[in-house]
Amino acid sequence: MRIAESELILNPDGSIYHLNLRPEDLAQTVITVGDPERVESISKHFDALEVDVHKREFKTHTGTYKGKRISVISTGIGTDNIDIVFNELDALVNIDFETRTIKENHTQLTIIRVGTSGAIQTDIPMDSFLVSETAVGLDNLLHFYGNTSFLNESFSEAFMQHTNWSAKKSAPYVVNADASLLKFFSEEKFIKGVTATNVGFYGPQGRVLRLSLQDAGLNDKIASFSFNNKKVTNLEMETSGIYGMAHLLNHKAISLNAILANRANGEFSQTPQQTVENLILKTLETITG
Ligand code: R1P
Repeated sequence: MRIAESELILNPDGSIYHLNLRPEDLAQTVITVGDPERVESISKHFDALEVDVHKREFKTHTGTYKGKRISVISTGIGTDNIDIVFNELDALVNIDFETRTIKENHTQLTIIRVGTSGAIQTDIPMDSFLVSETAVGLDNLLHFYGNTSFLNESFSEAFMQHTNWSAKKSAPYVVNADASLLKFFSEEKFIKGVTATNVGFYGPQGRVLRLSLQDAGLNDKIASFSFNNKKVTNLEMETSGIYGMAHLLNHKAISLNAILANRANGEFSQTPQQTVENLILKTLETITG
């Protein structure tokens, strides 16, 4: 079936609409970051840079690190952007742009998020690295797609009951990391955690500046919740979308978090840039090691 011009939008140079990339620009190993400036923090370690493209919040550098071809792409903030990035990354490898048809042979990407996050448990050390074993999506993204039978419904139900989840908010969805990538990042340097992904930075994550909250006790309830003896460890804004879209599109994904804040202790890292740099180096070493 031919995909219409309005659904798969291509730029005049044959690149895909938002990412501005052509199929040959993308490596099969992709590192995603939120901040466009973090792209260069990774590619500065490359042996050689081959592609440098920037449109809106989506900046991509493709090059080689110790001989391995890698693309680094910034997603901007939030799972709304993850929807765009994952659909377009997938289209770059699995849709023929000439015929606008799905290719017969599936190409599976390996996608690694190198992000930042705030812990909600007092015992997660500042500046530590956390790999998200499971994501709890408090955003709404996955509910717009079909074939989501991989979601952990009993976790969701227990979570909604424990937090007295407001019916006005979309139901939380729960999705696991790719098991083979989780093993890859399971050395002791990485704490295994359950990451809650939220749809905003302030109210949705319980931050109060001038506005009151629908449920001021939500973070405490999230922190005291446990399922199969696992507690929610940290909050950020992309992981559930990344894991959900990776499952739907049959790609492998893992989310790595530099813990820069502890919401339970009210503390923020003294060395955020160094911690992110350390996570970048650890990630590059692990994927080429
Ligand atoms: C909020 O400041 C942003 O930081 C975290 C959140 O997920 C959100 O994107 O991750 P990044 O530093 O990877 O963007």
